[in-house]
Amino acid sequence: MTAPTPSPHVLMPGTYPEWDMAPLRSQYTLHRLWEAPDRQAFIAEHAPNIRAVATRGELGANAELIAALPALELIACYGVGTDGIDLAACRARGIRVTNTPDVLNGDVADLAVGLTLALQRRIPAGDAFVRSGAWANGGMPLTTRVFGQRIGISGFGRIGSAIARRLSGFDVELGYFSRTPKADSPHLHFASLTAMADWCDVLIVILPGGEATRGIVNAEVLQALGPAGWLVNVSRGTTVDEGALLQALEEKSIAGAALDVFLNEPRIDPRFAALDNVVLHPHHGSGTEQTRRAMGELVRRNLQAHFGGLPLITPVA
Ligand code: 8YV
Repeated sequence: MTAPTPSPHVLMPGTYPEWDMAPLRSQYTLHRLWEAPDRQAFIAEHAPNIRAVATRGELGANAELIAALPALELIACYGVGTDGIDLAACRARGIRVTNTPDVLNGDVADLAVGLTLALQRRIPAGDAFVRSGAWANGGMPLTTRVFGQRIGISGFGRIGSAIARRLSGFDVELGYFSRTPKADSPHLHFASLTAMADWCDVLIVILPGGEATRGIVNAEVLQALGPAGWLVNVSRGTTVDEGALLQALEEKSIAGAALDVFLNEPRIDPRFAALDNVVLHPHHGSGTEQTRRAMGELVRRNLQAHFGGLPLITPVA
């Protein structure tokens, strides 16, 4: 009788929902890094056997972790953003990388529209107004109309296009910022983010994270957006100069911001909580059961493909 093939060893920096953990446990030898009291010792102990890392968008896999895993073949990312993964280090060693694109486009686009409405129509404040009993003393202060505005989408890939499709139903003017115009788009193209910020009433940020976009929404862009301008960020906290944003919000040199992403998540700058002109959301763009089930399935299909010697489903590198 032949000995059973040992299950591949997979390092997990963070957990997945149980509906993913159960099948992963049955197919792989999982190493749960987030439970290790001593990360370095844990990695050193298991590194020789670890062939794959199953990470999440916000956890990534940096060069130090990659270098510590001599047998690493694959990094599977639960999320579309791979800016937390050192792709150069992966390419240098021929380590494959996968992510979970497309299955989360609709959710993130829905949230961008929802945050825009929540911000300008002050929906969270309206809920608090009713709950507090303040309504008995008169009506809620007036808010800001959403339809009829100029909305600029910064980043016009699959999610940015999905945001535009949704907003097209809101009788708004749409513009977008991207390196090159999209030949099939009817919307106004801007090659300059500052120029689009000057044009639009609402600036929605859905650019990829990473060094190329770090702080791209800077003080100049925020000044161009102006005191009647609004910012919605569903991309990465790194795409906005957060110090400049906080100053603009505190000085009301922009009207307000709705943010799903921040620097130093989840321990974000406490200055945000003191502001009345913001809607704050906990990096949950893809955070629906349906989408997270689809993401987990895609991660597991990529792992199975890799260890089965088959083409990867959604390769990045
Ligand atoms: C992740 C994200 O899906 O997809 C991404 O890149 O930023 C998130 O929506 C989520 O953080 C996974 O835990």
